[in-house]
Amino acid sequence: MFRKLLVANRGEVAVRIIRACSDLGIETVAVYSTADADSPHLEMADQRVCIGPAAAASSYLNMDAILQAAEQTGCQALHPGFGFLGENALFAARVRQQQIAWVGPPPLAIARMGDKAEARRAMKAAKVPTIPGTEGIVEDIDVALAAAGDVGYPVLLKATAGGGGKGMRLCHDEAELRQGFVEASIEAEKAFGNAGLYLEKVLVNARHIEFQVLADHYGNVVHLGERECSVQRRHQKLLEEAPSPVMGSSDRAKYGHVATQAAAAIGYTSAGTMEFLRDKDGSLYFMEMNTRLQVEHPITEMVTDIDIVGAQIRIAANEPLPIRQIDVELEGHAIEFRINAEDPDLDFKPDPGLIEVFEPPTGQGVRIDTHVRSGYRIPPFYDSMIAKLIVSGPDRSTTIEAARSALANFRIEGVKTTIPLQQRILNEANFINGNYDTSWLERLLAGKEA
Ligand code: MV4
Repeated sequence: MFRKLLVANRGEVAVRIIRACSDLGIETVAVYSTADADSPHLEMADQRVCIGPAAAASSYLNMDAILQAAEQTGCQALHPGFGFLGENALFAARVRQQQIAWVGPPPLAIARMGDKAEARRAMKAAKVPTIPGTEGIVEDIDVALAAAGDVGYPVLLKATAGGGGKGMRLCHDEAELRQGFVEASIEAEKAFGNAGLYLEKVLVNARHIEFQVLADHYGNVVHLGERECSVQRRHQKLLEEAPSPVMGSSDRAKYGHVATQAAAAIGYTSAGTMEFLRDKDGSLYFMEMNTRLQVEHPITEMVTDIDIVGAQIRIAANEPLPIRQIDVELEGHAIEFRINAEDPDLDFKPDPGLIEVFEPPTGQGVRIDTHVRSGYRIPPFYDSMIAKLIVSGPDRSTTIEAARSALANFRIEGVKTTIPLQQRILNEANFINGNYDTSWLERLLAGKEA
């Protein structure tokens, strides 16, 4: 096992990685920008290195500074967390080139899945059901028109370098497709330096369901079941749950098998997530693969009792997975709430500043992942997530009830948070009965949901 690991991130995920390292007896080196110099969690690490000024481009995205910190402190491994350099194939390759173990998938897998059209092609070749659409990127408008004619309108144009909803364009007819094609390529070129687009048929009223996989360097791949992530607003998830209220054990086994086969087919290792859209008829279609640890990984940890970050580190240290698929048992239910410092009255504008009081709930089945304490000042330079509340219980209704109480007992003063909205969601009939899809929350907020 590694002696020392560099945590190339900040905030709650840095804390999560440090905790996994302590459990494994690994020393940690935290890196921080000047804006995070007094972040209380830096004391949890064994060493700290300042890597630059507040702007992420000069610090948490500064590969040279981070690699130098790793070298200087004699780290044998590096965990990138999520966001920042978490899915950067070049960084992964540079870490490895410096003889440091990259706690993540091979750089080639990151690059391949990062190109969303290429990922679709690879998944199709691995016999994974993909959303009807183009084989690769759309060369010109005539190819786009022909593809839309084949699959039927409405269609979505998606940037191959995009992902997570960035650079998508909905087209209802030929005229919209002609205009959208030009505009979307220009936008994609500007945003990603890559104008490539692919086209898919639109699945309406679908649900976002994703499968967690773990793969080691000896060909062992397991899935840890699914997470339901349909409660979103403008591609920002407000809560996630595991298992999905609509997945039965036979669907789970079927699509879990698909996900592990696909991971094996692309030579994937470490933790990864296959995102699917679930159509109204219950079929799942591959959408994207995330080649990183995800924000919502704790709900899977709660229902499987598997430490995903610990598993990533062990895999990076060339240990074989200690479990086979039959050893993975799902038990109970878990819901995660992303507590963001945002003002719902100002269209969820980030609300950074001093957190005067921070008193999280405690009790059985309550887990808090955070870097925050009373007196912490949220810097305005990064994201607005200040904590994750994870509630678990024996079944979904007990867990919802426990979550209501946990949210009611979460005292945060000084900044506005998403908690009131999350409390409202828990009292909505269609949330309680599991009857929601990816546009449900936006309909609710627009007053269009019964
Ligand atoms: C779609 C879709 C419907 N049909 N693709 C949004 C995020 C990005 N990963 C892909 N997204 C979507 N792709 C087809 N062919 C609907 C969405 C979508 C969505 C997906 C997951 C969760 C929330 C969403 C909200 C709006 C649209």
